[in-house]
Amino acid sequence: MIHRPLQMSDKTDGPDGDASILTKTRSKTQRPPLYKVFLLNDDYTPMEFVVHVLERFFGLNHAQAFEIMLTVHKKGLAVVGVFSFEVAETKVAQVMDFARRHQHPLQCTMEKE
Ligand code: TYC
Repeated sequence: MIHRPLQMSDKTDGPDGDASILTKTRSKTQRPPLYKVFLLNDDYTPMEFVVHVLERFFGLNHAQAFEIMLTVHKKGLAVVGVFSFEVAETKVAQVMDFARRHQHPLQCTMEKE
């Protein structure tokens, strides 16, 4: 068998070189924290208003919205979505503002997952 001197182009590592650096970089990657958004039950907000809120601000279809509304009604609260801090904060503010404008006591809160 005929040998030739090793060439740099013989390396099996990726185009940027050192595989150990790629591994370290990946292990340090952290996902941003997520926040659960809750809807709370009360005795006064109409069921149809809650269904409308879930459709309007959380992109649920009517059947999904009705099901979650019933869960809140029966259990006292339910998670209606999980979002980044900024999106969760916006959803809570939108729901609270919409409920206040319609003079309903509906409460929406968020909590770090
Ligand atoms: N309990 C309310 C009623 O009987 C309905 C309701 C459901 C209110 C969910 C708030 O987040 C809520 N009219």
